[in-house]
Amino acid sequence: MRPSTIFLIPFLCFFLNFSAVAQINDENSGSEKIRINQIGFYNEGPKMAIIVTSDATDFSILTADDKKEVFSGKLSDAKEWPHSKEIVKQADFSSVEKSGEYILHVSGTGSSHPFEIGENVHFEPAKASMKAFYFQRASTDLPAEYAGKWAREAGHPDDQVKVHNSAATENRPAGSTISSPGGWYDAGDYGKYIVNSGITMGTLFSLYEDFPEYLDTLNLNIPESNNNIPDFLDETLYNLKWMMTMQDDDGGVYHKLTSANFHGAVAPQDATLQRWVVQKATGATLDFAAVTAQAARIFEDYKYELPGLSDSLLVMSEKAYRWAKENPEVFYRQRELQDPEISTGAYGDHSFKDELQWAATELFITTGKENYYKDADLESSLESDFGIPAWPNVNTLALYSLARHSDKYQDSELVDIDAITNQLKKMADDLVQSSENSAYAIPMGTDESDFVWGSNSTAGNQGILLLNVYKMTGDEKYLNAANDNLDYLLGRNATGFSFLTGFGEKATRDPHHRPSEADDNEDPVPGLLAGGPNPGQQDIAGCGDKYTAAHKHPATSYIDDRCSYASNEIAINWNAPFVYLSNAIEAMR
Ligand code: 9MR
Repeated sequence: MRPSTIFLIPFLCFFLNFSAVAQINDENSGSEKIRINQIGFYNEGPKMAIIVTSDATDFSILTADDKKEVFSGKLSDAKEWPHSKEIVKQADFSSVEKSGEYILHVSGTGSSHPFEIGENVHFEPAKASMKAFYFQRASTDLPAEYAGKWAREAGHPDDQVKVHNSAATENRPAGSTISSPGGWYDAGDYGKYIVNSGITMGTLFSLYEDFPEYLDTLNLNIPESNNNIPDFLDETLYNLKWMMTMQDDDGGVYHKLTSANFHGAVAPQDATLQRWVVQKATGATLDFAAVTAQAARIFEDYKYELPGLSDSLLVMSEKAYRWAKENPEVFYRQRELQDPEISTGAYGDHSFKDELQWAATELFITTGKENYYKDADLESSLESDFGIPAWPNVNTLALYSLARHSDKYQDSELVDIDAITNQLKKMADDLVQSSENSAYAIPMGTDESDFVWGSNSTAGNQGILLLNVYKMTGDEKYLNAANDNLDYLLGRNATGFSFLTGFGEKATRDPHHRPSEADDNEDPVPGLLAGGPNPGQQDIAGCGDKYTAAHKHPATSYIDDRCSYASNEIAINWNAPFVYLSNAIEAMR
């Protein structure tokens, strides 16, 4: 080597290092500005990322390991997304179909998080989102064999639960005890709430009725994995059996089982406050009737493995329904409760028409008794009363169930099945249309009110509607729009987060979830869906200055911090639609 070259080496090294650093910075900022499903895409499915830019014009897809370009494309025109006030462009790379790990690069902007193209790309997150219910089990140890590094002791035996005076009867006076073990913790707190278990179980049972073959082979590695019942049903049974303990002798169902106040962020076994069952109420009782009616027909197929279960469920369902008809307006009024006062999740609803329609329809489908269908009176208000399901709005679940069993009703004089399916189609068409006009090319954000407490469940529930209509029509535009909302939940959103713990390079890591907060693990319990952007910011007092200007828009109002129970809590009624959306897409793609 000539001396002059030797002299140049330090400069060259400096220059190389400098450009490497510049490149890394470029890459880092790139991943913040490139919003993409961080898990992946199906070989033959649509593929899109959203780039926050007004200048860039081109993008390329590179292999993740050796950065070889496999595709280059043009970005769309710029458009503003009103919910985040960002100017964005779309990068469509649907024509890349070869399996592999890739990144998306935009020169001047940087590179995306890595993602995969392949078959069954969502299988692992889909499975984990169902396994997450196992991690929510109350009253039982979670041994390492099933729970891995999230193993923990049993919490909340719930075998000495006191009857609150609001729920007292002659047989069960105030302060007497009942046994009501098991079930899933509702959310990041340790309450067990019937209303929220209602929509959660209805969603999971609907998935099972829609895709039994796929679910029958799903191995969740739970204690019941070796019995003769599919793991998916075994997991739902864990909560169903608890729900069955919540019915009083007269048929009415307790609204919830909780301590008087929320417990601090301790592990389940250390949360030892007295637990209470509180007030029987109409909404909880009707939700219970709907779930047990649907469960009765599902478990009818397991009458040898679970003798008597299906019959008992139906008896309980009809009894609950009768109670609700006799007590049509018992509202849950938390503020009026005394001795003790109760301050945990209220799930207070102001109208029970939708719950009645759901319960009556499920009972009709299971029993064939026409009076139930007459009670449901669905057809008279199809256009005005049905929307995307949420815990206080459950009647669209009745439409899904009728559509699923539509073969039975083709010649029915009672059920106008065409009116039912047309209504679902109309609702789905609105979502598809708004997705076509959306800067993010997603149904989510059709209306600004999509961004509420638990907004990620709105995205999931929109997806379920679209998938129901895809099943009815076979038209791929519905499947693709549902997949767009799955992309949203896994990273194609204005926060850039994958909202499913454990999945994605930039995923929720610090959810408001007591078991995750209290253990020694750095990693949160996997497979849990964060609530998502919520401009209400009801937790702002406890989160201090963690909310910044970056969080001021409806679609950006999310912080990955345990303080944020209004945007970063997890809940069973948010996981369930993710379970449906991801597993149904896996089953159908
Ligand atoms: O999901 C519920 C949301 O719709 C309500 O606005 C909010 C306030 O009442 O409560 C949410 O549910 C919480 C429940 O009350 C208690 N467990 C945690 C739930 C998720 O935050």
